[in-house]
Amino acid sequence: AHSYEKYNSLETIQAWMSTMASTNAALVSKQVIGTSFEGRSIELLKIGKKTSTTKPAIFLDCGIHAREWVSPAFCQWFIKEAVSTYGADSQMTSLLDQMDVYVLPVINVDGYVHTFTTDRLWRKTRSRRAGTSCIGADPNRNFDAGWCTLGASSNPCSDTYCGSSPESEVEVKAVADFIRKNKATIKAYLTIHSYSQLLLFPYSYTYNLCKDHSELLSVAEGAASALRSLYNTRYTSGPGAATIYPAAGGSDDWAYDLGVKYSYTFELRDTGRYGFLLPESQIKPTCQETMLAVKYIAAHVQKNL
Ligand code: 0X9
Ligand code: ZN
Repeated sequence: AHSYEKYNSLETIQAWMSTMASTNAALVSKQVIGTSFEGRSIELLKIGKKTSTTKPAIFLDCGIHAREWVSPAFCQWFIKEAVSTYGADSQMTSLLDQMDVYVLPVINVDGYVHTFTTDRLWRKTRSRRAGTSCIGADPNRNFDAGWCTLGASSNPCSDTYCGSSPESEVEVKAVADFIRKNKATIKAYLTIHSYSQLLLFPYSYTYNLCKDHSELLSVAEGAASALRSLYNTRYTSGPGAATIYPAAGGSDDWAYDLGVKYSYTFELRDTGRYGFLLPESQIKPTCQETMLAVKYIAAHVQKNL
């Protein structure tokens, strides 16, 4: 059965998404944006008050890397909070009245399933190609942003393999196509990973500072302090290259260069004690504190529409 405080299987998540859409039809609709290498559907929920005109939007994705289980858990938590606090929480109400939020709980569906069935620490997609017996590419090295120039590997057996070409992974292509199609309305791109307690923004493919560096840094610092106010969890903010490591082909840099100014990568709890194997007892506090940071960023985006 589905639980917000457990790591749910893909099957459970997808069934729950259908239920959320049908039981909250005034606020939520489900969309299939593509099909994975192994043939699974890649699904998102669009959350927002329905209007006759198109609204500006925030895109939130989770589960790019298969083993980072707290990430899909956060997207599920966000959907629950949006639906259950709309009409009661003034900020959530105003957000969903003015904007839509696209929430994609699991991008790398094949990899996520593989971490449940076979290899808990799998990171990449599950694509196969002629010429190698190694499987998968790193979806966060496969976006068309300085592709494979830095901090990525051209060896198909590496965990940071950039793929055979930009968007070679069908899951990456599906997300990129969706964002390109909705480029005029998407004002913020938020992507959830784990672990390290970081709030990163462009660039990671170069040490150069992005055009909006000072605004992105001050919003990140505000978000990190909102997050810390709940359980005193400390986050570090900064551009990816200097704060974690240089790595090209990431979704955040790609979205930013497409024109989505508010582009952030979250690395959730913890700092390494449990790492990817974060206990289920930490799902709730992690999601509660992360909500504060996401809502802080959303408020800033709304204020600047
Ligand atoms: O290496 C990554 O893709 C991310 N860290 S993780 O441990 N979750 O794998 C960091 C991504 C930062 N952004 C870019 N490199 N563009
Ligand atoms: Zn990751």
